[in-house]
Amino acid sequence: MERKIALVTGATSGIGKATAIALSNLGYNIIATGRRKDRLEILKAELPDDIGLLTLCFDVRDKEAVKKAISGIPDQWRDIDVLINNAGNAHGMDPIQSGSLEDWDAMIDINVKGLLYVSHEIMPIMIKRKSGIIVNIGSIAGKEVYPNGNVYCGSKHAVDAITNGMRIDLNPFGIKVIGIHPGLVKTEFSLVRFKGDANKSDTVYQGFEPLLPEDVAETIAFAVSRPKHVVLADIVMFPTAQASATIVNKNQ
Ligand code: NDP
Ligand code: 8X3
Repeated sequence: MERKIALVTGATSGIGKATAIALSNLGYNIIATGRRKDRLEILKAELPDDIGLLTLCFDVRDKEAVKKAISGIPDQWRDIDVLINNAGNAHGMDPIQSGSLEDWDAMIDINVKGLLYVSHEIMPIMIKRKSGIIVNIGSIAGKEVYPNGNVYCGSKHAVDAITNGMRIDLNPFGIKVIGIHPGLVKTEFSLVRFKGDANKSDTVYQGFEPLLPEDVAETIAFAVSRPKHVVLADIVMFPTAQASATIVNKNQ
């Protein structure tokens, strides 16, 4: 039997990389995307030998680059069964009155518009085949707003709304749309948010056991492998020490 195909955005680190590996272990051939070409190239060594890997290097903010990369996918890779819209990040954590325009642009352009640009190219493929699964990685920041989270939370609330909109509009075509909303996951996320400040970033995950990217990937793999008539539409997942966006028990 031919292998199914999963395209994962942001597969160069964290949740995306772990998801590419988890889906390859389910037997999917993987299309891995991201900006860091070197990281995409070394992914092959982490997948089972018999799994196919196609790498596409582009910035999700660049709609022409997204279109070019996805329209250039070779025929044998075009029937994408699963899209994982994972690429995203936070930039800065300032009160709204002192936020930077560059940070705001980055978060809206990557987390919201980037997800839309990629989906725009792939939805027609799924619609034509009347089949497919789209997993959008939201966040607890898309369900709650926390101090200084302002624009990041806004971008993830947008992801939540877009996910629900996709589920409604794609319903006639038998396409499953799944929202995954993690709490604190130890990845490069905080390093990016705090612009490379490792001390500040490490502090976020100190004093409790955070989720690992593999925990989220395992949940995604479970969600995409449900029977045809079942969709896990919306999943919020926390480390056990976390009870809400702002309540984390750091005394365990
Ligand atoms: P990482 O920083 O480890 O990974 C982010 C991924 O997104 C990288 O592969 C990066 O690839 C890719 N990416 C970022 N910007 C762009 C861009 N402009 N174009 C293409 N790819 C891009 O963080 P996480 O794994 O934690 O983040 C993955 C998703 O999970 C994000 O959407 C994040 O908001 C969400 N999330 C994270 C949580 C956490 O606590 N870590 C909790 C809840 C949600 P590259 O730099 O190579 O382009
Ligand atoms: C990432 C989790 O709590 O930093 O989306 O917003 S949080």
